Amino acid sequence: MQIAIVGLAGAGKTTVFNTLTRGHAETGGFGGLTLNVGVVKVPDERLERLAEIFKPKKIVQADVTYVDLPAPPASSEGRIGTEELPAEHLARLRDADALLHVVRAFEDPNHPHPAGSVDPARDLEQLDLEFILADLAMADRRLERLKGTGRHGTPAEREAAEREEGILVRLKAALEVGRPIRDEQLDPAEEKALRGFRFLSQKPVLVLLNVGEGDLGAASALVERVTAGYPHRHALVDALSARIEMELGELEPDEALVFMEELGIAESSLGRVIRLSYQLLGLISFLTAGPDEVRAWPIVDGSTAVEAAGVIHTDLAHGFIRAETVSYEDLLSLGSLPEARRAGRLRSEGKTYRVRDGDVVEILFSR
Ligand SMILES: Nc1nc2c(ncn2[C@@H]2O[C@H](COP(=O)(O)OP(=O)(O)OP(=O)(O)O)[C@@H](O)[C@H]2O)c(=O)[nH]1
Ligand SMILES: [Mg+2]
Repeated sequence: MQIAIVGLAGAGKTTVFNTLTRGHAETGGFGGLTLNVGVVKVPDERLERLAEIFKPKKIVQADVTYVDLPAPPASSEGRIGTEELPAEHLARLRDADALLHVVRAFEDPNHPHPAGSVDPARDLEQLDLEFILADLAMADRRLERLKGTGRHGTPAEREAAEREEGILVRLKAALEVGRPIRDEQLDPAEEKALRGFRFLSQKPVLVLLNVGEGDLGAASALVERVTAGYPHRHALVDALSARIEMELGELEPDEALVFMEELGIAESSLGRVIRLSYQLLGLISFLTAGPDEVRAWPIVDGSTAVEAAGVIHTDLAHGFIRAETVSYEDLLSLGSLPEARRAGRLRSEGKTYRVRDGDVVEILFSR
């Protein structure tokens, strides 16, 4: 799973990236056109509790990859354009499963905002519009090409082209009035037909308002205001102070607690941001537990037992017999797998069972 960190110049993207990945990439625009990539473990306290029961050799958390992209360059007319991104960056952006859109909400007299004022709603809309324009250009190009196929192809090709054209015309109409593709209700067949385009405005987005150190108290009111003006599907809005989070990340845990107390903050936003991006991707975790390892595996919500088996190893999917399953809560309260079996809470599930978040699963398979 890949999440691309996007945002206007100087919004705090690299600071957020460093916070999430505990990295030390250069901030303040010195990075120029460098692209940063880092892997983040998804915190899951259930793993520690299971480890108390199974005493495994190791604990393996689910992970998500974050890619920090430089802001699209501003053109001479003051417009920013995704078409001006280096090809490698654009490819990374298109490949991402979701976007983390960092928006500047902090005041800093030493770094005045290039637009002259700090206005998160305006900035949010500006980059969204660039993505919408990029998608519109792509839809237009494809529609042009389809006109050719529509006349010359075989009947089957012509029919497919017509269907695709129908969807694209509809999307184009939405994009032209500034509506992102993520707002469109698409059926699974349409979804599939569009997958290859990797439209930017179709990706789920977590908007992260980067507030100043002194403004954390007002952050939830700001989140509410921005959310009210952002009524989109597959979108979440949250706030953090990237600068504080980065500093917290550099402290020892007990020092961090003292610092947080001084600032009057109860919890670091970091875990929350990681969890929210996981949730935004529609991911849940199922767990495996044994003497070797206790592990969380990310799967798309709604996946079946045989699909979950395939995430562990393709052999497990091919030779799938059944999935011995118990919920995390039942396992924890009953204390062990044998006890769970005795209590009738360890169930045998077949291929089509829909795996739930926190299911502790053992796949039985034949080679
Ligand atoms: N005061 C304050 N400054 C911040 C905060 N977050 C980031 N900055 C500063 O803003 C500047 C830009 O931050 P970066 O993280 O480099 O922003 P970016 O979006 O990666 O910038 P580009 O990659 O150049 O587009 C740096 O000087 C940061 O130290 C914040 O919460 N408060
Ligand atoms: Mg940067």
